[in-house]
Amino acid sequence: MVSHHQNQKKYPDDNPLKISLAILTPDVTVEIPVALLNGTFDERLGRAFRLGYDGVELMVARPAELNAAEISLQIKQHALKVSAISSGAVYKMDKLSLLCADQTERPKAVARLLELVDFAALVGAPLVTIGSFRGKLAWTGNEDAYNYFVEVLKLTCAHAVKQGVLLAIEPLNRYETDVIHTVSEALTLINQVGSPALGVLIDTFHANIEEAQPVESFRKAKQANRLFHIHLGDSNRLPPGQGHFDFVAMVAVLQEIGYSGYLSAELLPQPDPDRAAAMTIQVMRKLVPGPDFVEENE
Ligand code: LER
Ligand code: MN
Repeated sequence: MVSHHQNQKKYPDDNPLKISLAILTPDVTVEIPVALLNGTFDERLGRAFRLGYDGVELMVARPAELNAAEISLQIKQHALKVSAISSGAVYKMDKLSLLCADQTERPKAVARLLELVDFAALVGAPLVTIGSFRGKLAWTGNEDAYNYFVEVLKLTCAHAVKQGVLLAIEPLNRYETDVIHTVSEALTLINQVGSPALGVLIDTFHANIEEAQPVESFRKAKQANRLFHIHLGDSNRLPPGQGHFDFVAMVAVLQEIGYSGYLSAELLPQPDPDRAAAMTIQVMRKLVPGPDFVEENE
Protein backbone atom coordinates (compact mmCIF):
# COMPACT_ATOMS: atom_id res chain seq x y z
CA MET A 1 0.00 0.00 0.00
CA VAL A 2 1.28 3.43 -0.86
CA SER A 3 1.17 5.66 2.19
CA HIS A 4 0.06 9.27 1.93
CA HIS A 5 1.60 12.04 3.92
CA GLN A 6 -0.92 14.55 5.19
CA ASN A 7 1.72 16.91 6.48
CA GLN A 8 2.78 19.63 4.18
CA LYS A 9 6.32 20.90 4.41
CA LYS A 10 6.61 23.94 6.67
CA TYR A 11 9.08 25.84 4.50
CA PRO A 12 8.64 27.40 1.09
CA ASP A 13 9.01 25.19 -1.96
CA ASP A 14 11.05 27.88 -3.67
CA ASN A 15 13.93 27.53 -1.23
CA PRO A 16 16.86 27.72 -3.69
CA LEU A 17 18.99 25.03 -2.03
CA LYS A 18 17.23 21.70 -1.86
CA ILE A 19 18.46 18.42 -0.47
CA SER A 20 17.98 15.00 -2.02
CA LEU A 21 19.55 11.58 -1.69
CA ALA A 22 20.44 8.79 -4.08
CA ILE A 23 18.21 5.72 -3.98
CA LEU A 24 17.87 2.71 -6.26
CA THR A 25 14.81 2.11 -8.40
CA PRO A 26 13.27 -1.41 -8.30
CA ASP A 27 15.02 -2.53 -11.52
CA VAL A 28 18.44 -2.40 -9.81
CA THR A 29 19.13 -5.75 -8.20
CA VAL A 30 22.89 -5.46 -7.64
CA GLU A 31 24.56 -3.65 -4.79
CA ILE A 32 25.52 -0.04 -5.52
CA PRO A 33 28.04 1.25 -3.00
CA VAL A 34 26.69 4.83 -2.82
CA ALA A 35 22.90 4.32 -2.65
CA LEU A 36 21.03 5.13 0.56
CA LEU A 37 18.02 3.87 2.53
CA ASN A 38 16.76 0.35 3.27
CA GLY A 39 13.45 -1.31 2.45
CA THR A 40 11.12 -1.40 -0.52
CA PHE A 41 11.06 1.51 -2.95
CA ASP A 42 7.93 2.85 -1.29
CA GLU A 43 9.42 2.51 2.19
CA ARG A 44 12.52 4.39 1.07
CA LEU A 45 10.39 7.23 -0.29
CA GLY A 46 8.45 7.42 2.97
CA ARG A 47 11.64 7.54 5.00
CA ALA A 48 13.20 10.19 2.73
CA PHE A 49 10.18 12.43 3.31
CA ARG A 50 10.11 11.86 7.08
CA LEU A 51 13.80 12.62 7.37
CA GLY A 52 13.13 15.99 5.73
CA TYR A 53 14.55 15.47 2.25
CA ASP A 54 13.10 17.56 -0.57
CA GLY A 55 13.71 14.99 -3.24
CA VAL A 56 15.29 11.76 -4.42
CA GLU A 57 17.93 11.12 -7.05
CA LEU A 58 16.95 7.91 -8.80
CA MET A 59 19.71 5.48 -9.70
CA VAL A 60 18.15 3.71 -12.67
CA ALA A 61 19.71 0.89 -14.69
CA ARG A 62 16.98 -0.40 -17.01
CA PRO A 63 14.28 2.21 -17.59
CA ALA A 64 12.41 -0.20 -19.89
CA GLU A 65 11.63 -2.37 -16.85
CA LEU A 66 10.05 0.51 -14.94
CA ASN A 67 6.58 2.00 -15.05
CA ALA A 68 7.42 5.71 -15.12
CA ALA A 69 3.85 6.85 -14.44
CA GLU A 70 3.60 4.63 -11.36
CA ILE A 71 6.97 5.77 -10.03
CA SER A 72 6.07 9.39 -10.64
CA LEU A 73 2.81 8.97 -8.74
CA GLN A 74 4.53 7.25 -5.79
CA ILE A 75 7.03 10.09 -5.54
CA LYS A 76 4.27 12.72 -5.63
CA GLN A 77 2.30 10.85 -2.98
CA HIS A 78 5.32 11.12 -0.70
CA ALA A 79 5.55 14.89 -1.37
CA LEU A 80 9.00 14.47 -2.94
CA LYS A 81 10.56 15.63 -6.20
CA VAL A 82 13.04 13.85 -8.47
CA SER A 83 16.31 15.81 -8.34
CA ALA A 84 18.11 13.76 -11.00
CA ILE A 85 18.32 10.47 -12.83
CA SER A 86 21.69 8.89 -12.16
CA SER A 87 23.32 6.63 -14.73
CA GLY A 88 25.66 5.26 -12.05
CA ALA A 89 23.89 1.89 -11.75
CA VAL A 90 23.98 1.00 -15.47
CA TYR A 91 27.57 -0.20 -15.50
CA LYS A 92 27.16 -2.21 -12.33
CA MET A 93 24.02 -3.93 -13.63
CA ASP A 94 24.86 -4.48 -17.29
CA LYS A 95 28.58 -3.70 -17.69
CA LEU A 96 27.61 -1.03 -20.21
CA SER A 97 29.56 2.22 -20.48
CA LEU A 98 29.95 4.88 -23.17
CA LEU A 99 33.65 4.07 -23.55
CA CYS A 100 33.51 0.30 -23.02
CA ALA A 101 36.16 -2.00 -24.47
CA ASP A 102 33.80 -3.95 -26.71
CA GLN A 103 33.06 -1.67 -29.66
CA THR A 104 29.81 -3.48 -30.44
CA GLU A 105 28.50 -2.64 -26.95
CA ARG A 106 29.04 1.11 -27.27
CA PRO A 107 25.88 1.85 -29.31
CA LYS A 108 23.90 -0.04 -26.66
CA ALA A 109 25.33 2.27 -24.02
CA VAL A 110 24.36 5.34 -26.06
CA ALA A 111 20.85 3.92 -26.54
CA ARG A 112 20.61 3.37 -22.78
CA LEU A 113 21.59 6.98 -22.11
CA LEU A 114 18.84 8.15 -24.48
CA GLU A 115 16.39 5.92 -22.58
CA LEU A 116 17.49 7.53 -19.31
CA VAL A 117 16.80 10.96 -20.84
CA ASP A 118 13.31 9.82 -21.88
CA PHE A 119 12.72 8.39 -18.41
CA ALA A 120 13.84 11.70 -16.84
CA ALA A 121 11.29 13.56 -18.96
CA LEU A 122 8.54 11.12 -17.90
CA VAL A 123 9.21 11.46 -14.16
CA GLY A 124 9.91 15.21 -14.22
CA ALA A 125 13.63 14.95 -13.42
CA PRO A 126 15.56 18.02 -14.57
CA LEU A 127 18.70 16.14 -15.55
CA VAL A 128 20.60 12.90 -16.15
CA THR A 129 24.06 12.47 -14.64
CA ILE A 130 27.09 11.12 -16.49
CA GLY A 131 29.55 9.85 -13.91
CA SER A 132 31.16 6.42 -13.95
CA PHE A 133 28.84 5.40 -16.81
CA ARG A 134 31.24 7.09 -19.24
CA GLY A 135 33.95 4.46 -18.59
CA LYS A 136 37.59 5.11 -19.48
CA LEU A 137 39.35 6.26 -22.65
CA ALA A 138 41.96 3.55 -22.01
CA TRP A 139 39.33 0.80 -22.24
CA THR A 140 38.71 1.61 -25.90
CA GLY A 141 42.35 1.21 -26.97
CA ASN A 142 41.54 3.97 -29.45
CA GLU A 143 43.51 7.21 -29.71
CA ASP A 144 40.44 9.01 -30.95
CA ALA A 145 38.26 7.98 -28.00
CA TYR A 146 38.00 11.52 -26.62
CA ASN A 147 36.56 12.80 -29.90
CA TYR A 148 34.17 9.85 -29.97
CA PHE A 149 33.05 10.85 -26.46
CA VAL A 150 32.43 14.44 -27.64
CA GLU A 151 30.35 13.13 -30.59
CA VAL A 152 28.29 10.88 -28.31
CA LEU A 153 27.57 13.83 -26.03
CA LYS A 154 26.55 16.01 -29.01
CA LEU A 155 24.08 13.37 -30.11
CA THR A 156 22.71 12.81 -26.60
CA CYS A 157 22.43 16.54 -25.92
CA ALA A 158 20.42 17.00 -29.13
CA HIS A 159 17.96 14.39 -27.83
CA ALA A 160 17.97 15.93 -24.34
CA VAL A 161 17.10 19.37 -25.75
CA LYS A 162 14.08 17.85 -27.53
CA GLN A 163 12.98 16.23 -24.27
CA GLY A 164 13.58 19.33 -22.14
CA VAL A 165 16.13 17.49 -20.01
CA LEU A 166 19.70 18.50 -19.08
CA LEU A 167 22.83 16.35 -18.90
CA ALA A 168 25.43 16.79 -16.17
CA ILE A 169 28.99 15.63 -16.64
CA GLU A 170 30.57 14.73 -13.31
CA PRO A 171 34.32 15.17 -12.79
CA LEU A 172 35.51 11.96 -11.09
CA ASN A 173 38.76 11.28 -9.29
CA ARG A 174 41.73 9.84 -11.19
CA TYR A 175 41.32 6.36 -9.67
CA GLU A 176 37.85 5.97 -11.23
CA THR A 177 38.27 7.42 -14.71
CA ASP A 178 40.88 8.86 -17.07
CA VAL A 179 38.64 11.51 -18.60
CA ILE A 180 37.35 14.67 -16.82
CA HIS A 181 38.75 14.93 -13.30
CA THR A 182 38.12 18.65 -12.71
CA VAL A 183 35.57 21.37 -13.34
CA SER A 184 38.02 23.10 -15.74
CA GLU A 185 38.24 19.94 -17.84
CA ALA A 186 34.45 19.58 -17.75
CA LEU A 187 34.03 23.19 -18.97
CA THR A 188 36.44 22.54 -21.86
CA LEU A 189 34.43 19.44 -22.82
CA ILE A 190 31.19 21.42 -22.57
CA ASN A 191 32.59 24.05 -24.97
CA GLN A 192 33.61 21.32 -27.41
CA VAL A 193 30.14 19.76 -27.29
CA GLY A 194 28.59 23.20 -27.70
CA SER A 195 25.13 22.44 -26.33
CA PRO A 196 23.17 24.42 -23.73
CA ALA A 197 21.94 21.08 -22.35
CA LEU A 198 25.34 20.05 -20.96
CA GLY A 199 26.52 21.24 -17.55
CA VAL A 200 28.58 20.16 -14.58
CA LEU A 201 27.78 17.99 -11.58
CA ILE A 202 30.27 18.61 -8.76
CA ASP A 203 30.66 15.73 -6.30
CA THR A 204 32.33 17.02 -3.14
CA PHE A 205 34.12 13.67 -2.61
CA HIS A 206 35.79 13.82 -6.03
CA ALA A 207 36.40 17.60 -5.86
CA ASN A 208 38.23 17.15 -2.57
CA ILE A 209 40.70 14.83 -4.33
CA GLU A 210 41.13 16.65 -7.64
CA GLU A 211 40.42 20.37 -7.27
CA ALA A 212 43.20 22.73 -6.10
CA GLN A 213 40.47 24.72 -4.31
CA PRO A 214 37.41 22.48 -4.02
CA VAL A 215 35.01 25.16 -2.82
CA GLU A 216 36.11 27.63 -5.50
CA SER A 217 35.30 25.06 -8.19
CA PHE A 218 31.58 25.72 -7.54
CA ARG A 219 32.16 29.37 -8.37
CA LYS A 220 34.01 28.44 -11.57
CA ALA A 221 31.13 26.25 -12.79
CA LYS A 222 28.52 28.84 -11.84
CA GLN A 223 30.42 31.68 -13.57
CA ALA A 224 30.23 29.63 -16.77
CA ASN A 225 26.50 29.22 -16.06
CA ARG A 226 26.91 25.43 -15.96
CA LEU A 227 26.55 24.40 -12.33
CA PHE A 228 23.67 21.95 -12.76
CA HIS A 229 23.88 19.56 -9.79
CA ILE A 230 25.86 18.65 -6.65
CA HIS A 231 26.67 15.33 -4.97
CA LEU A 232 27.37 15.31 -1.26
CA GLY A 233 29.93 13.02 0.35
CA ASP A 234 32.66 13.92 2.79
CA SER A 235 36.39 13.61 2.01
CA ASN A 236 36.21 9.91 2.97
CA ARG A 237 32.84 9.46 1.24
CA LEU A 238 31.02 9.23 4.57
CA PRO A 239 28.10 11.50 5.54
CA PRO A 240 28.97 15.23 5.80
CA GLY A 241 30.67 15.90 9.13
CA GLN A 242 32.51 12.57 9.19
CA GLY A 243 35.52 13.80 7.21
CA HIS A 244 37.24 17.10 6.53
CA PHE A 245 35.38 18.63 3.55
CA ASP A 246 34.35 22.21 4.39
CA PHE A 247 30.57 22.08 3.88
CA VAL A 248 30.09 25.36 5.76
CA ALA A 249 32.34 27.19 3.26
CA MET A 250 30.66 25.36 0.36
CA VAL A 251 27.14 26.45 1.36
CA ALA A 252 28.37 30.02 1.92
CA VAL A 253 29.76 30.08 -1.65
CA LEU A 254 26.58 28.49 -3.07
CA GLN A 255 24.47 31.17 -1.39
CA GLU A 256 26.81 33.90 -2.56
CA ILE A 257 26.77 32.76 -6.19
CA GLY A 258 23.01 32.15 -6.10
CA TYR A 259 23.07 28.42 -6.87
CA SER A 260 19.57 27.15 -7.04
CA GLY A 261 19.32 23.40 -7.25
CA TYR A 262 19.91 20.21 -5.36
CA LEU A 263 22.58 19.01 -2.99
CA SER A 264 22.21 15.28 -3.38
CA ALA A 265 23.66 12.79 -0.90
CA GLU A 266 25.55 10.05 -2.74
CA LEU A 267 27.83 8.43 -0.23
CA LEU A 268 28.82 5.25 1.56
CA PRO A 269 25.93 3.75 3.52
CA GLN A 270 27.78 3.66 6.83
CA PRO A 271 27.07 2.86 9.60
CA ASP A 272 23.98 1.69 7.63
CA PRO A 273 21.93 3.04 4.71
CA ASP A 274 19.23 4.63 6.90
CA ARG A 275 21.54 6.13 9.47
CA ALA A 276 23.85 7.56 6.80
CA ALA A 277 20.78 9.30 5.30
CA ALA A 278 19.73 10.60 8.74
CA MET A 279 23.25 11.81 9.62
CA THR A 280 23.52 13.64 6.28
CA ILE A 281 20.28 15.60 6.61
CA GLN A 282 20.99 16.38 10.26
CA VAL A 283 24.25 18.12 9.32
CA MET A 284 23.02 19.70 6.08
CA ARG A 285 19.83 21.17 7.61
CA LYS A 286 21.98 23.17 10.00
CA LEU A 287 23.47 24.86 6.91
CA VAL A 288 20.49 24.91 4.54
CA PRO A 289 17.09 26.12 5.79
CA GLY A 290 14.32 23.55 5.95
CA PRO A 291 12.09 21.69 8.38
CA ASP A 292 13.45 20.66 11.76
CA PHE A 293 15.25 17.36 11.75
CA VAL A 294 12.95 14.61 12.95
CA GLU A 295 14.62 11.63 14.54
CA GLU A 296 13.01 8.41 13.34
CA ASN A 297 11.77 5.89 15.87
CA GLU A 298 10.93 3.00 13.58
C1 LER B 1 31.08 7.61 -8.77
O1 LER B 1 32.14 7.67 -7.89
C2 LER B 1 30.14 8.74 -8.57
O2 LER B 1 30.40 9.71 -7.88
C3 LER B 1 28.83 8.63 -9.24
O3 LER B 1 28.10 9.80 -9.16
C4 LER B 1 29.11 8.22 -10.65
O4 LER B 1 28.13 7.67 -11.33
MN1 MN C 1 28.89 11.30 -7.56
